[in-house]
Amino acid sequence: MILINHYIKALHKIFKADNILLVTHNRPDGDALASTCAMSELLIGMNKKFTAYCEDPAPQHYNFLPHIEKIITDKNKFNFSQFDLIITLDCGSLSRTALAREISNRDKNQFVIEFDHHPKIDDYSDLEIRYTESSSTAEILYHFFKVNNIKFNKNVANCVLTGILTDTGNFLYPSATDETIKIASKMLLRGARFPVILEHTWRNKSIGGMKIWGEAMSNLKINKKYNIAFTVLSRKDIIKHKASDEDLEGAAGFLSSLSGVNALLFLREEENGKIKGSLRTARPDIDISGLAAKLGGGGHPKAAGFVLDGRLEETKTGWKVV
Ligand SMILES: [Mn+2]
Repeated sequence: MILINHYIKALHKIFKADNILLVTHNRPDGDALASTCAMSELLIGMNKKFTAYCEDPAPQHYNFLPHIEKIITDKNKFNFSQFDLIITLDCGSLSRTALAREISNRDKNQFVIEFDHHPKIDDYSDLEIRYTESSSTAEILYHFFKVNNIKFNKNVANCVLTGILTDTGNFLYPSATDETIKIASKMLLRGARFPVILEHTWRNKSIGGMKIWGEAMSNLKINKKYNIAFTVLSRKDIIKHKASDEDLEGAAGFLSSLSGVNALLFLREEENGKIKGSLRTARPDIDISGLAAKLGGGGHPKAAGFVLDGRLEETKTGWKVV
């Protein structure tokens, strides 16, 4: 790992800080939450005063993560200027923190550390710990703990393994390297509970959730020109199955197990007149993050996404965004 000095400096900054803000991205996923919880465990162990913040609430099924109840979603509950250290985790871009204005206009004495594995979009931190080859932010935190000789207790081990499992679709995606699997195995030796994590993050589907995945599968089509598989879920489908956002987590990754295509595009209508798009590819020679960026989004070479204004309309040949 190449960022040893960064890891040491990050811990030094934490040591010196009086009041710390942890921030993760809106609509948090397993890695975002697990990373925030692992960092919370460290700060509690160090007796540090801190606040953990995310714009949106954590999906219920992540309630098994230690300290998750401490993550607050109302930024009126704190005064941003009181923090001398801000740590962003897994955020991708500043716009997903819901604190873009505060962080950009921060005071000189407010230091920002960024832990992330998304490709760089904006330059806002004072100490950037970015490793895009990492499967997850949790995997980067593993190195941060390891380099600094911080003990992996059971709580940290569970968080690191949860972040890895959820961001790699249980080791299915190409982002899971031999290093990722080695780290996961070390976390098991430190007391992480693989079956418990799976039960909460994977074997947690509701009947509506299963049916909406079925709907997405039966809507699958292939665009022959680009050899891209695509599928859509209309607002009507989602309401019919009473499917929540949480029910759809992981669906795009699962659909990308279709063989023989270059990539998968999954579009779904959201309640606010927006369309959420997910792009996945399992091909080593294809980077779909560029296409996501062209559509105003971003992400990783193998897993990216975007949000469009509009709704979906079925045509004779497929679907269009209107
Ligand atoms: Mn992540």
